[in-house]
Amino acid sequence: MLRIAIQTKGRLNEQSTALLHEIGIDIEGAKRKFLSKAANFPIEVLYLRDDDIPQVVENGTATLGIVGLNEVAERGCDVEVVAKLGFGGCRISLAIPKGDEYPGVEYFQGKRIATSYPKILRQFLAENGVQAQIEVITGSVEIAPAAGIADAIFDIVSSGGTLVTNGLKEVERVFESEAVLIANRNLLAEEREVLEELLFRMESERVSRGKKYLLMNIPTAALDEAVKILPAMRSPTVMPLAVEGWCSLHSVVDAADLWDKVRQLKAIGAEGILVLTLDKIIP
Ligand code: PRT
Ligand code: ZN
Repeated sequence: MLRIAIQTKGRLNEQSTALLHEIGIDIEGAKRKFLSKAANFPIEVLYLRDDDIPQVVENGTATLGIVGLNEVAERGCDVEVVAKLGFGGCRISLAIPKGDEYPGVEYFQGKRIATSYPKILRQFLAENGVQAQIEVITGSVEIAPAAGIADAIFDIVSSGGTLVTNGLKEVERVFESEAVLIANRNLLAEEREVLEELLFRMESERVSRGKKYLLMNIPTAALDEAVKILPAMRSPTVMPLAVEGWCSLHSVVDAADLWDKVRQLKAIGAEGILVLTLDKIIP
């Protein structure tokens, strides 16, 4: 039985749960429990604060975890980052009062910087030969300069709205983060196998996202043109129609290109175009 740790509540909880659901792991109705078994897969879900997830995966209490890469780096835990998950995107940046002139990293020489990420900050300052005082605070770091606790901050930014509200400006993007799947370093062979199955399902979910299934009737004479417009995984599926000189063409397209493709296909004589929502592509 594999155990995966995810955030109990917070920014990553909803999408972590949604991801498990999308790949067929059903833990519905189990939200309030600390540990829940999946109904249809050899996995159980452990709900934790995000701060604790890297450590429980490192020490083997959980086999896998879903957590921000920022937490993995800050905790300095020795875990394997197995996959980037494409949500929870943010960065950890240095920000200073917006009225201050910014000559470069030397600005921070001798300054006090408030942060919840001292380890990542210490490394950045050392790499840049800057000596500064790090004030560790957990929560509401952005108010530290106005409160007189620090001259600058090193904190998570996504839209940048919080910085603006607090009269600050972002001057150095130090660490790019997103939610990642992490794994314990010493997986047993059968655990590795279950992990491979999870990764396979995630990959199929990723390639299916934003795709549409397209089918239409097309004059057989226009088929070569149509195939050029629709580069499918191998090639589009073509089936003859009962009516002489026509066939039915099926393909998968990116939703972003849909209207452009439809226009081109109509121009070469396609009729009865159906656009269907696609559930999964199994590569
Ligand atoms: O309770 P628990 O300890 O589990 O949760 P938490 O409160 O420590 O973390 P949580 O739920 O706030 O965030 C979990 C993870 O989400 C973080 O570790 C990041 O990997 C990721 N993430 C993505 C973010 C943001 N975006 C984000 N914007 N984490 C925090 N923020 C904060 C940011 O610090 C700022 O104060 O949200 C505020 C709004 O940001 P702006 O720039 O959009 O205004
Ligand atoms: Zn936390």
